[in-house]
Amino acid sequence: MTEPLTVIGTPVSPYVRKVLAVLELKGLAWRIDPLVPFLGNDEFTRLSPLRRIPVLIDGELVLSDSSVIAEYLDERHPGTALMPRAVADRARCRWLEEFADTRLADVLIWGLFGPAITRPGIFKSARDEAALARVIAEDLPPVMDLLETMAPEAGFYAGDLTTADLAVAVHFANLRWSGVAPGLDRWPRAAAWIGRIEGAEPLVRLNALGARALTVRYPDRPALFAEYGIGLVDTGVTGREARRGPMTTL
Ligand SMILES: N[C@@H](CCC(=O)N[C@@H](CS)C(=O)NCC(=O)O)C(=O)O
Repeated sequence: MTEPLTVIGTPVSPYVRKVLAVLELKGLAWRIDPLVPFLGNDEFTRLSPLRRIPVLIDGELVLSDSSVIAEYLDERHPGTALMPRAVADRARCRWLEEFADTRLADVLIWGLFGPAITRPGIFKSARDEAALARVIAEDLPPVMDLLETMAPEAGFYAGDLTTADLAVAVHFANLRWSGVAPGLDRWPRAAAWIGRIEGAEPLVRLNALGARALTVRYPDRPALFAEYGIGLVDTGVTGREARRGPMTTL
């Protein structure tokens, strides 16, 4: 019997939910070790040299980076394609995914969710309200203006749902969870597009799981994942103390 694929990383992370969405859309069996970022031990550093989640383990193969993992899964399991067929459309999608993983995440995750939720929760540091207000006033509008210009009038970015659509949408649940950002009324086209992606299964379920995982007490985690029919696995990567990775900007 083949082992199910293993994902390391809590579904609170947008990058983890992107990978889980791909696994679900592909109809693949998977289980999870919901490691909280910064809590990995030396074994985690061995598996994920930049100490980032998600990690995918497929037998002997260990992969980091949500885009690398998503592309691997798409090529390894071609059934439901998550990239368009036309070469130019594929390139456009890769650019969108790159933008979502980097600049969009710089603002929504490293600029807002991290300082509002992760940093106070994990490192017990005080929230810098002035810094959050500055990100909302100065950094958020340009990335949203750009998304507004890229948002399709209907459907998804390149026809059917792609990894690039998922890469954009996953960050917006974290934006809501940060509790600090305004609504997206100023960017109606982008908001409608994000709403369509978030309204597609499996993101409805995964975002609901992420929201619950954000507040669940550690002893209650097995019951939460059992409720969602998700198998838990201990890959031995959880450490006792939070430490920053080599490239952490939080
Ligand atoms: N480019 C990576 C980014 C992954 C990432 O930054 N994950 C965050 C959690 S949302 C993390 O692991 N942060 C820990 C750290 O920076 O040390 C990907 O697409 O997987």
